[in-house]
Amino acid sequence: MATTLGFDVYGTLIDTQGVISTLESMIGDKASSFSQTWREKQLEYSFRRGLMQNYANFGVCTSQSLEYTCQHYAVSLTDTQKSELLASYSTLPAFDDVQGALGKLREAGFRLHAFSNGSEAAVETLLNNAGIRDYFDGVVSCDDLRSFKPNPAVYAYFLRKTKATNDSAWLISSNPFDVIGARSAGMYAAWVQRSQAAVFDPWGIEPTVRISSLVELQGELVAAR
Ligand code: LAC
Repeated sequence: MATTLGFDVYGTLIDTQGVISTLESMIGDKASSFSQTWREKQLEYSFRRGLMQNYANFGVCTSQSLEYTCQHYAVSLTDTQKSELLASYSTLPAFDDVQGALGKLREAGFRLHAFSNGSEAAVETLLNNAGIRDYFDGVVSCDDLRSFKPNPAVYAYFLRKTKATNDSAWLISSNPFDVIGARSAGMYAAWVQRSQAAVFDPWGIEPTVRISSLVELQGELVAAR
């Protein structure tokens, strides 16, 4: 059976720091920390909504965390600027290693899916805008379950939707919480350490493999067979 790969989207394939240039034109040198807080709050809101079982989609988490971040940094943005920032969330760029690595994995016969908290429509738009949609057999969105990673149900749903099994499916993610979620749900998982400073949570639940670029993925998958 061909190995199925579920690629996390935001932060793994797509660089969420890509909003920084738009932010810089609005708030100058606060842009970098603003962007980081925005991303952290976006994820926190998804975790909290998942736990509370009070679902609103990932786009709502993104816009409400933008509001939070404006208040936190006492930054006042106009509605037009906020809309521009949210729009830039659908035109974020892919990381440099993505196109080449995905092309080679496809050629080698791996089945590739995007697997994201983002709604199917948002992820389709994002991947199309980044020029990488054609590498994927499909998009699996947690929105179908009205829940978020790392609910174990979403990893089981990924397997069901892609007709894969735990012994032939991998999650590929730069987000430690996602890797730990997948491992805890019984999947193999590769952690893509996108920055030297990224820390993997010391929970004793380890990634199956650690890589620093998607270029290394294929070799690791072959070695793990
Ligand atoms: C996603 C977030 C977790 O794409 O990065 O699912």
